[in-house]
Amino acid sequence: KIYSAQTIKNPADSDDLLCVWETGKQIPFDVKRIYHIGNVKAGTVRGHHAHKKLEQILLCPYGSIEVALDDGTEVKNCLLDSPDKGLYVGPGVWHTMKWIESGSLLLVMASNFYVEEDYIRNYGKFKEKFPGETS
Ligand code: T46
Repeated sequence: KIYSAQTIKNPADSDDLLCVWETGKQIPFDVKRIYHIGNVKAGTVRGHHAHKKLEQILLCPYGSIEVALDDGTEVKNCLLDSPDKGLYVGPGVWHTMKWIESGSLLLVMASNFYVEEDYIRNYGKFKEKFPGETS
């Protein structure tokens, strides 16, 4: 699911864009952690894991990043290419993030602190736990 920031345009005729994300409004969970990943070269693919419980909103405030989401049944791609677009990634979704442009910034708001035990980093184990509708 895509969430949209509250966008505030400068009353003066400018291209400035202020994007606002608030818990309970544009974010469907309480945010406990924010992290961002930058200085990444174009073509780099990160991720390759699913979470057991964590909920996250992925944003690309600068540049463009393609996110592939696999719920065990089908794979969907989502291009994050606009600062007001936020992609919800819930539990049980295997995801990868591909940097389309060098220097793009991935900003993530997460529902919990970093807990390595919440990660499923093996695709076979992911399919066992989340077999999807067709398997
Ligand atoms: C996710 C995607 C979108 C920490 O120690 N604390 C943290 O808060 C994070 C996010 C990572 N780390 C450590 C864990 C690894 O040893 O940093 C290292 C790199 O993390 P990882 O390989 O998981 O990074 P990505 O880009 O593949 O995934 C990250 C998040 O980890 C993950 O939860 O959903 O971004």
